[in-house]
Amino acid sequence: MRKIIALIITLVIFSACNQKNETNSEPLKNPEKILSKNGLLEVTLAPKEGSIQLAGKTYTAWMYNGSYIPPLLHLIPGDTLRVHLINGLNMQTNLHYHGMDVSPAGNSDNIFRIADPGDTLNYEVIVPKNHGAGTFWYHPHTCGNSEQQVSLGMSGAILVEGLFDKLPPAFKQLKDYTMLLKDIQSTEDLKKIISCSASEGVQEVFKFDSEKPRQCTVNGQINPFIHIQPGETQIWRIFNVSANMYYNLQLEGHQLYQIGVDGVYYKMVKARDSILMPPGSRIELLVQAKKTGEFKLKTLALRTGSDGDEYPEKTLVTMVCKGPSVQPLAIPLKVNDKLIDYRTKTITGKRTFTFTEGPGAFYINDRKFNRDSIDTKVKLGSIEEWTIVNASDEWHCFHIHQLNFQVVEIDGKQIEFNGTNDIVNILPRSTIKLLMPFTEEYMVGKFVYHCHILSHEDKGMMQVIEVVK
Ligand SMILES: [Cu+2]
Repeated sequence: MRKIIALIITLVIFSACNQKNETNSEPLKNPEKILSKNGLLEVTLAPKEGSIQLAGKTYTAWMYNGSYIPPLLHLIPGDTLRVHLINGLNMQTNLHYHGMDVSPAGNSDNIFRIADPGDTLNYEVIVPKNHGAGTFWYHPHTCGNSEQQVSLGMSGAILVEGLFDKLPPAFKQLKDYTMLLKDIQSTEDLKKIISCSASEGVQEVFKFDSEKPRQCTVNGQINPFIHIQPGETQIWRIFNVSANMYYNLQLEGHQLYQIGVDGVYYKMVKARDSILMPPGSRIELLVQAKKTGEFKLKTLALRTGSDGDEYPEKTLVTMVCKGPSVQPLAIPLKVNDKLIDYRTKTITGKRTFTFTEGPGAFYINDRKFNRDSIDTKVKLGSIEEWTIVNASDEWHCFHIHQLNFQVVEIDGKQIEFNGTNDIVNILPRSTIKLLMPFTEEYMVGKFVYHCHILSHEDKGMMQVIEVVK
């Protein structure tokens, strides 16, 4: 009897250890990287349904080239990015180059072009020579099923080189990590819906179920670890590529030195205790380990308004600090001295956009998205002041393609200038003011602005803008 009890205890301890190992035994793996050569980066991206295994469970995913974390596209200003998108899904898809200052026309970042099942779309995106360095990402942008495709895994990182021109030389030697935050549901938790369309007929397809639990992953891994030495500084680039989820990041026992957001390096480094990341946003951080030990990078519990969603606290990555100490680098005060404060410029026009909700529908200025209308027409060279009003009881996040904007006021309070964004969160019953520089020649054409909670975008919270000469 004693032998049996001893065996049971051994088995319980063994399985408990395994459990711990399962969630925290592998190092964080950076995404595979593709570098441009002689000014050209050419890549084929073929989305298709497949599955991945995480902690012994099966997760259905829609993946580019069979990979839940597809390649990071590493570009240099002046490069040409050529993408061959081969649609292996049973629904329409396309690609958007989120945050990039590139043309919305022709076969560039044109979200009005669509690939039917089996079709190939060829993109040629010219990255301007004066393009800013930083973090960007690619994802589908077909109206009506962006949420479905992104939530099932279709997204990848883009990095435009140039950070090290802005930091002291010693920072070039630092280890850097790229982290794609993707939440995924097990196959049994996904909804199966009947979809019917003229081109694809009647079929059953998977859809994310907001009522069911989600597994938070970083680069497709559950709570991997990052090794760091005491005093060591690392560069962390974090991408919230969730369709709908907000993150509020905190690293136990440490401040996060934020050097940039949304593909722009800040004027001044900001030391932060926590950082809110709306869906679609990216941050770049300097992390300096203070002492030996294990420190969790967590997303804190949050609720996106009384009509919004609830997200519990989760551990994303564990930072394991051990080994010999290194002399800590001095964290710089300034990063970017090439930014324009648009408050010093002449404002050429003002507009107001009000975000509202009805049962199952989302509106901007009482209208739902219509791809054939032009809701806003702007002359090239304008710098406009846009007032965004959230007249609902949940959070929304404003995003516009092809340009970054400057947040100048939130509920009447002036915001100190530190750079620009391509996504900004708007709290319920709140009003924000943005300066929108439609000043670069490449912007000419038709593109969109919308809420980057993709379930809201898909249900109408998006409009078309045209920049004309
Ligand atoms: Cu929204």
